[in-house]
Amino acid sequence: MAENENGGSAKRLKTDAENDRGDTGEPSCDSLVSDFEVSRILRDCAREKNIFIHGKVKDQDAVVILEKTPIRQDTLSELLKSSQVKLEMKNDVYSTYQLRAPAHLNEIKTTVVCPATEKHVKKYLHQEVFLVEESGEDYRKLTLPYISGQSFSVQWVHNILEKKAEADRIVFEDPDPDTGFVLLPDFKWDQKQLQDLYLIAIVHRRDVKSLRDLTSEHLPLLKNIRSKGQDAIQRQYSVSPSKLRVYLHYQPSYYHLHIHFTSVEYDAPGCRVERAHLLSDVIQNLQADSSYYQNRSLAFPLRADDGLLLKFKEAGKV
Ligand code: M7G
Repeated sequence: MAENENGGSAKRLKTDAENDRGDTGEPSCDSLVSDFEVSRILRDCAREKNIFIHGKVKDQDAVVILEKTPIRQDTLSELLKSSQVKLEMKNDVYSTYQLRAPAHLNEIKTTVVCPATEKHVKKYLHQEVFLVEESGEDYRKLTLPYISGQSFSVQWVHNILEKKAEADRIVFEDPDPDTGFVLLPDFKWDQKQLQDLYLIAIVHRRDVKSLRDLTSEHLPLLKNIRSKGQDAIQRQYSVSPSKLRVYLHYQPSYYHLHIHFTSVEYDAPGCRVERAHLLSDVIQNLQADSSYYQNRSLAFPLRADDGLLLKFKEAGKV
């Protein structure tokens, strides 16, 4: 087990067997990977050791994301002892090696989106990025009409709330219809180590799209998520609130309110200042002014081919 910040073992990091079990157990899930035919590379990053590929699975568009997983502390001695070692070079006190690790210590986290829409493909395509400043009026006139017709389906969110998917992954639930939420691992986290801990809290209410909809009416909801989410993570993973970055994205990809809980040490995608809004700041801003997020300008990045960027350009705002 990985060490937590208190030097103890995390209570519930997933074992390989649990991770391998899969969500549905349907055989067709395997063939989503083996039948995938590569058409083009959308993005790859040597530093992050991941690659985003567009292709087809039996005539259906698909996106596959391959990512080398972090090296786990709990398997270190096995890795060093049982790998084949090949010397690459030696010079003075320096030497480099190629380690051929046993298959079970050499996994690649694989995410499949199938069928993938054009919007999914664009989301993962490397693009030039522009920072847009959106006033409250811009939101109502440009963004809201655009996202009402164009945003990603939130079917996967409803499946979680209705226990039709990922029910066995739920870490904590508060069922209250107004202030309740479901907390579960984000699908970006394989739950094998705490360094990249990543959970999401999804609210039961279905009438809050994003940060822009929040008013002081939602303070009990936000405070409840902060305190019960932190408590649940402390209980389950022995990670204390001071080790967590708790935030909302603006713009989000999915317009059903959800809060990100990541390890503060983890440079999670989308945790930069132009997209992440700390939950504790959001709470304080709403306490000071109930209509803070209705009125103030919010900046966010948009990719070159994002239809919303076109709307801002047409309106002379970029
Ligand atoms: P977001 O801010 O709307 O968009 O966050 P982003 O994806 O651009 O960050 C949605 C969060 O939900 C992200 O952190 C996703 O990794 C996560 N997520 C997306 N999907 C489709 C799923 C899913 O099916 N299951 C789980 N557990 N997490 C998901």
